[in-house]
Amino acid sequence: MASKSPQIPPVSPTRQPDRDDGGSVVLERRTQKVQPPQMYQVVMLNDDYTPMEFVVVVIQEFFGKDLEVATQIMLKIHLDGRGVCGVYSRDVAATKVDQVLDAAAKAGHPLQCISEPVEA
Ligand code: TYC
Repeated sequence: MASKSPQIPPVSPTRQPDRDDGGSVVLERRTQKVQPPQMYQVVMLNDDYTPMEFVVVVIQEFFGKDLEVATQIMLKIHLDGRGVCGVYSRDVAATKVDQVLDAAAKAGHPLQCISEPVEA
């Protein structure tokens, strides 16, 4: 009596991964939401009384500019009424403003300085 020939289990077709799927599953694609932090520029304002030399020293001391660049920035403020001394994160910009106003008040000069968001 012929016995049943042993059944060979069917080989399940193995799915070949797509070349670029890298084994990961993308559930949903989202547009990038994280924005770079808003930056702030420290703007110094002109006045008629603060000595030019004082402004140049302040720009060198608190904004890390050399004499030549600090002089150029001071002259721009003198001519245009305002000028950017540096661009920083919000907290650092606020600290720079405080340092400038403190130094100016201690020296008895009316020098003014503000921080404002950098336009995109
Ligand atoms: N205008 C001032 C003067 O003639 C100089 C000056 C420059 C003052 C820049 C402030 O932020 C300033 N002595």
